[in-house]
Amino acid sequence: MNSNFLWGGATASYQCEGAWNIDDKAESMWDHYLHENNLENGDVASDHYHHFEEDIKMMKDGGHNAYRFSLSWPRIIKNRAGDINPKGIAFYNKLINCCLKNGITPFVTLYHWDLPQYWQEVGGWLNLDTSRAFAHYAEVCFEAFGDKVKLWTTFNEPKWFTVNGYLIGNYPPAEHDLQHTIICGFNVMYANALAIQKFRQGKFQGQIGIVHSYSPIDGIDDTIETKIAMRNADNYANNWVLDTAALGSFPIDLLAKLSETNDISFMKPDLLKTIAENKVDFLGLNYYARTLVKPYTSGETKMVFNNSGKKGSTQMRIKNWFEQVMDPNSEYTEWDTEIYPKGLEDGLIRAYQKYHLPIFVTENGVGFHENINVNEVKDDYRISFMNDHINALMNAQDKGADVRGYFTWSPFDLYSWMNGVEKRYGLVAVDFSTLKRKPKASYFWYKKIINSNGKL
Ligand code: BGP
Repeated sequence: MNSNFLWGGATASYQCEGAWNIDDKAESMWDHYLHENNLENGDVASDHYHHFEEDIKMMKDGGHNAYRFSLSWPRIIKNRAGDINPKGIAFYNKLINCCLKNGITPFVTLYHWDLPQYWQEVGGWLNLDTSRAFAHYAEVCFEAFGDKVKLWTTFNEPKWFTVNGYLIGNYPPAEHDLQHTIICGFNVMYANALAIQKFRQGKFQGQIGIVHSYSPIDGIDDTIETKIAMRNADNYANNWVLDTAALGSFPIDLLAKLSETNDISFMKPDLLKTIAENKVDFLGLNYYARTLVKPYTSGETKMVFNNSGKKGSTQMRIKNWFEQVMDPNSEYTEWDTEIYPKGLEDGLIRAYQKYHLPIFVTENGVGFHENINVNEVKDDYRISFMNDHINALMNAQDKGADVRGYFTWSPFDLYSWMNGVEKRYGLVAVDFSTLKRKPKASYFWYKKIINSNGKL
């Protein structure tokens, strides 16, 4: 493993900061949606806003040399006119300075889903003005923090928030509308290109990439029907983000298929040209599990995502596209996530061979119900999960993939989207009533792995 390899953890502003209405922060779409629907929210979360020094010290003591976090757009930009909130800038300056003082490289995501509500009110990602506003916000961040931050990513997981927000309907704005899904996905990829354009035009130093929820596709057999289902699943789950960001164009067979049922005439040539001209420098891949598929040509479309922790409730069948199936030989979590480290090895090799770009594993981890009211949380299951996935990463490196970092999700317990604080991922336990932190066994284990630079 190269000695510049980045080892750390990843968080997202909404899931850890809390302080949802402090220091002139505007409301985000998640604040609004969870409050309106009276759902468990991240108003306080891990209160990282007031505990970041302690959290970063913990990372340093745990051997981390990098920290992936996101900036909150509604904390930085006050309104649709684009006015800057100096208190938001001041907060992130303190956070970034604290990283640097502790020898931790800041790895910054511009958008981890907390869209300002003032943009959601005028259509959110269905409105191209939101894409232009994102580019303005990105430029404000490059100007404010570009002297200290050299690794940027535009979006966290366009596929995940687009599909959950507009097709499955379990994230705000909770719609079930394929046309809106396509428009949102397009406008987000256009916003990605516009932000990269600002980065290049402003001659900011460093590199800019995108983070994708990467689920490599496997098929149940070698038949031609399964291969077609695999291609459909890959277009649905991966290619529209990765091909577009890395190669500059949407997969043409995907556009052909969508145009059979939907209107895609809004994808105008000048917008496509901007996308083609502004590609990423690297890829951030979040890996939780692969997708195993078979053909699905009769029966209705059914998409249910398991947010309840009730095993076996996931359903993913899209008529004439593919059906996701479970592997009887695999182990699954309560949330139906397959534990399949080999998918990381295969995926890193496939992504590197296809895109020839440096890759960071920007998220990898496992969520459990955990009792943290004990002297030490002995999370052997997390240690074994991380051990096997880091091993898979090293195998991919040995086979030629250019992988430059590993960020576990998450360095400390956070609010989990729609799962609340019951689904814990952290290396450090957070008692959400007292906000006290306590390292789990995995924290000490990870430190040893980092100190030996990945030797298991
Ligand atoms: C990724 C997101 C993260 C994080 C993680 C775990 O898709 O980028 O924000 O939440 O998944 O997901 P969950 O909290 O829903 O279990």
